[in-house]
Amino acid sequence: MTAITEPEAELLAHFEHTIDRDQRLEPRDWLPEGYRRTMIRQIAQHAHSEIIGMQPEGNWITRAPSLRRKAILLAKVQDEAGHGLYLYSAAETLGADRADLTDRLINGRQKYSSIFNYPTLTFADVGVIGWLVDGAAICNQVPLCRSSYGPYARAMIRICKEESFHQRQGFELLMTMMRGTQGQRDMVQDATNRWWWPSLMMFGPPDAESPNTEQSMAWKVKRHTNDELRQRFVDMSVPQAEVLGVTLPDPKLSWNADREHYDFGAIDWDEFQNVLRGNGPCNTQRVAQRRKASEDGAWVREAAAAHARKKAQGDE
Ligand code: BYC
Repeated sequence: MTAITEPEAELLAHFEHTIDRDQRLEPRDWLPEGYRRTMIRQIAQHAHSEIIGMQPEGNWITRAPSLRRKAILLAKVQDEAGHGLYLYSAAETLGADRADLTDRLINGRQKYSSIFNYPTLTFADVGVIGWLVDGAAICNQVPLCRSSYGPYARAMIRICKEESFHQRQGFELLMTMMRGTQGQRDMVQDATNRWWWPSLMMFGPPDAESPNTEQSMAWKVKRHTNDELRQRFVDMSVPQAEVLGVTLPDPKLSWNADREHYDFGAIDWDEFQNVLRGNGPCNTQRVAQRRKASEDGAWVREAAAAHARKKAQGDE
């Protein structure tokens, strides 16, 4: 029976049954429009985050303090480009057009993660991004390996493996700096102070103010709420900070024996909303750089398309 002749109720029942059984939805399957829209929104924003996320660290490639650190950083930033590509491809399986997604990014019609609108002021920021930003990303993305949309879930498996590697290289860089001079230790502490709160914001608004969570949980797109994952991240970061010997910049951070979790201070949600509105410290420069890359690359895309056309004609 084809999707055209089967009544919609039956298709919907099949869709829901697939989700109930924890099976994956695939590009060939009939999908409700809302689910398709949600998946394109989340996957596109995720892809944009990976691509924009190349900029803050890319800023340090030419100034890395040794060849080894330069090679590691270069490989990491390149991995992020790869993550963007897997994700744009996953969005294409839902019918999204790659050029249109880029257009939406550079015209501010689609979001990317708030975290990448903060500057990287010293080389310690590279380590702290690996430790906290990649750490938060892993916390958020490991459950997405079980997301209900097959191409997204499978892309996430590889992405998470690479992110784990990134997180460890960040931590190793910070450990090295902490064993160095007082000046280096101060740099690590300063970077930790600047990235801690924005990292907590990566998980999205509090559950009570998250318009998409309920539906995305019902569809098993998301497996945990924003607040659940944020708590998990705080709980795993506190002992890591102790091992490093840095102080997390939150005087309210304390173990709550009843909850068996760390309590933490209030997040500045006005700052988060302000960054989302485009007013963070680096929003303008991040989008401008992406726009320039797109314009500078236009001739390459045109040449590749012309080559493909010619080749197709020749093959006829
Ligand atoms: N920044 O209803 P909610 C990475 C938006 S890549 C900006 O909770 P949802 C990495 C949200 O989109 C990091 N916007 O939404 C890369 C929604 O707006 P719209 C990216 C945010 O989708 C390179 C509105 O706020 N990771 O880690 O249920 C190097 C309401 O939110 C943010 C992903 O994309 C934010 N922080 O949950 C290193 C992971 N938070 O669309 C690392 C996949 C929320 O209604 N995405 N918004 O206009 C997700 O897991 C979910 O989409 C989110 C948000 C948890 C982010």
